[in-house]
Amino acid sequence: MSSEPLYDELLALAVDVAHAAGDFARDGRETALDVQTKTSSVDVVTVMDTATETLITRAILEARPDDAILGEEGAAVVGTSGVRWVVDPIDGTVNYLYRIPVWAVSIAAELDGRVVAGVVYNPVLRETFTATLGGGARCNGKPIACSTETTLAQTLLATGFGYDSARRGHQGALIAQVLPLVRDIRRFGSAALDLCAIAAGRVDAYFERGLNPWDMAAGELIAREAGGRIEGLNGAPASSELTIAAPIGLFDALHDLLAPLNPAAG
Ligand code: LIP
Repeated sequence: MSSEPLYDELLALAVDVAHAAGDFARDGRETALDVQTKTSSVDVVTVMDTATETLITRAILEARPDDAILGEEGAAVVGTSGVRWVVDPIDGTVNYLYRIPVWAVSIAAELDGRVVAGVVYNPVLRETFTATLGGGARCNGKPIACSTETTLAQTLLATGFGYDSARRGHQGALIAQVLPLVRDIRRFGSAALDLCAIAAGRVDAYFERGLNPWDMAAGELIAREAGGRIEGLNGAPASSELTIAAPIGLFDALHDLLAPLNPAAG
C-alpha cells in the first residue's frame, strides 16, 4: 500500500475495471471480431477495442463522475476533479487478433497531471501488474523488481516497431546495429507489457519510439516503482519521441549506445 489513501482508492477502482474489461475482451474474442484499420494498413482496431473502452469509460464515470478520461479509441471526457484516467482498452491489438496471449488492458490515474496509480492486466495469463506512486510495484499482489544487470553485452533488450513503413525501415537498420552488442532482442508486441516485463526483471531493458500516452502511462509508473529509470534522450521525459526504460545501473550505457544511432528519427 502507498502512503496516500487516494492513490490506493484510485488503484482499487482501476484494478476492478481492468479485470472486468480484460475478461470481457478475452471472452468476447471469438464472437465479435470486426477488424478495421487506423493509421496504416497494419494498425488495426477491432470492435472489441471500442466496446472494451466504452465499458471502461462507463465504469469509471459511474464511480467517479467528475473525473476526466483519455482513451486510445477516442474517449475524451473533460472533468473537474483533478483526476484524469489514461486508458488503453487492448494494448497489443495485433497479438489479440492473432490469438498471441500477450495483450493487456492498461489503466492509469493521473492526479493534477502526475500518474499516481496504474494497472496493466493480461487476462489470458491472468497477470495483474500494479503500482502506486511511492508504494512499489506488484504482480498479482507480490512485490516485483527490475533486474540488477549493468552490462550491455548481458542485456536482454525489448523493443517495438511503429506502424509506419518508413519508420520501420529506420528502426530495422538501428536494431541491426544494436543486436550484436546485447545478449538478444525481444519484440513482444505490447508496450504496456514490455514496461511490466522490465518491472518484473523478465527483460533487462526496453526502448521504443512512437508510444502514445495510453501505451505507457500505467507501465511507466510500474517500471519506475520497480526500480527502473524511464526517460527519453538527454534527460527528456519519456514521450512519443523516445522511451528508454532500464534499471538505474544500466540506463546510461543503453542511452549512450542508442543516442548516436538517431533513435528518434524516422
Ligand atoms: C501497440 C504497442 C506495440 C507498439 C505499437 C503500438 P496497440 O499498441 O503496444 O508494442 O510497438 O507501436 O503502440 O496499437 O496494440 O494498442
